[in-house]
Amino acid sequence: MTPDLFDSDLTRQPICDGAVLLRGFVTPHTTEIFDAIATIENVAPFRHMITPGGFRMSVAMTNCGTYGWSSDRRGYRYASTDPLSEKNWPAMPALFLELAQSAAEQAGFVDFKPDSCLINRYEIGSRLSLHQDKNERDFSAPIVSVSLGISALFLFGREQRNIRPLRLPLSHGDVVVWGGPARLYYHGIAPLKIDTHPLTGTHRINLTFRKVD
Ligand code: MD3
Ligand code: FE
Repeated sequence: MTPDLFDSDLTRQPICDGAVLLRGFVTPHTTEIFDAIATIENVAPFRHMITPGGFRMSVAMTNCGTYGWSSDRRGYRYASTDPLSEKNWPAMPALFLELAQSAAEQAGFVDFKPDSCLINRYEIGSRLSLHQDKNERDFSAPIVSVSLGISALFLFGREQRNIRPLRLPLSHGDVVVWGGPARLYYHGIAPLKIDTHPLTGTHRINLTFRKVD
């Protein structure tokens, strides 16, 4: 989307084999992204899902695209309809698709066709414990994640959940492309510290683009 910016590798930082950080990649588009999220949440509001173990997630979630991720007492799944409305999830905005594809391309994934975008909303104290993303059919496709609003400490446990994870601060506008061996690494978000951002107040929003089917 802004190719000349990436002729230098200054903003393209390798994290590990398969994972690339694109600092500030979506910063020029944040107003349009927030407009799109407002439209999505009018139809499919953020909600705190229940884990199969019976816990209410501290992160509120919604989705757009052909498939949306959800959790309840029966398990985790992707489905084409929102369990709250029993209607299809809102369509993925063209801008989202373009940004996700161009980010993937910057990391060397040429034909990324995400059919799902999970939108996570964190408040102060919200966290996401270490987990793997393995409900998708095809692990050869990367996951593209977009961070907006207040910063978070991303935890990166690699192949194991029981070793001390690496820490990576993620800020407003940052994009990370997770592919190759990194695609199945354990990861999470440390409890959000008190902070405010001019566009989101005390919230952090994360978009994850996936190829589910
Ligand atoms: C590394 N979300 O939704 S995004 C998730 O910030 C999730 O909301 C976090 O983990 C968030 O599942 C982290 C970065 C991310 C997403 C998926 C990954 C990193 C990943 C999948 C495999 C490896
Ligand atoms: Fe994840």
